[in-house]
Amino acid sequence: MTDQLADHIVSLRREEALAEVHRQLDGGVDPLAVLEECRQGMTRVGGLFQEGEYYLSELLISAELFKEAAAILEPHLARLRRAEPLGKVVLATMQGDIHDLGKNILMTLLQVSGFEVHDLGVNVAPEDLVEQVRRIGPDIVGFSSLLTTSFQSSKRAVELLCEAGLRDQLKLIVGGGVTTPAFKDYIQADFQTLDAAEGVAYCVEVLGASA
Ligand code: B12
Repeated sequence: MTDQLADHIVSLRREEALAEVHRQLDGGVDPLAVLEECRQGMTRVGGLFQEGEYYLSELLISAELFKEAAAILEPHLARLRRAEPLGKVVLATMQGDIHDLGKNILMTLLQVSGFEVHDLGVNVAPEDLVEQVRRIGPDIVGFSSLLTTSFQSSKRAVELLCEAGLRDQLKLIVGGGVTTPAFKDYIQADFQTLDAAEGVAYCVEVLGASA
């Protein structure tokens, strides 16, 4: 496989990128491999953004493009999926924070990996998080955090999960630009990463072990 699809994503060539997705699928390329190339393209966009080469607008356009490519891939990936989901994951950006690009990438990767994902959205109050966890009964809860102001609401949510007796029944993962191992320890999460693919690998490992 060439890097043509990733190149189109990095260059924000929408028509060419989507045509390339179709071309690869028609040519019998594994849809998971196509998705992985899209993810690699996004990672490269992220790198260019960090280097100051790309602006916010480029980041937002590429995120839209990733979403469109994932929508084309979805029916093909659905056929590969097990009848039973691998497990349930609840995702949220906690109160005080409205960033969701990274969370949405993680959600797509988890869905195509066979997880049932419940996205609670952004600016989620700790009380709402707990209520949804009680209702859904997830195996894993993931917080996406891009603003230090959401640290307190994340911490509070964990305290409420503990008080409700729900914390021991799930794994808590955190990710997003401002998270660090220290933040993970602060809110007593189980896992932290700055890479959505690593987050998916952790979820597979955790649920694979208990399957
Ligand atoms: C895009 C962006 C915005 C967009 C958000 C659009 C959207 N729909 O998300 C807009 C313009 C709305 C915005 C607003 C603001 N922003 Co802003 N924003 C950014 C920016 C430029 C990029 C973030 C991003 O999307 N990165 C790309 C994604 C793909 O990366 P990611 O989120 O890290 O996700 C990856 C991994 O971390 C991982 N991941 C993410 N979440 C999770 C979760 C789990 C569980 C796992 C396993 C993995 C995982 O998966 C992804 C792919 O691998 C950053 C700067 C930066 N360099 O990060 C500032 C930044 C986050 N913003 C910042 C600020 C201050 C704000 C504002 C307060 C600005 C203002 N003064 O109004 C507001 C926030 C309002 C609010 N209440 O939230 C600061 C935060 C500072 C801080 N330490 O708290 C930053 C760091 C900029 C800066 N250097 O000052 N922002």
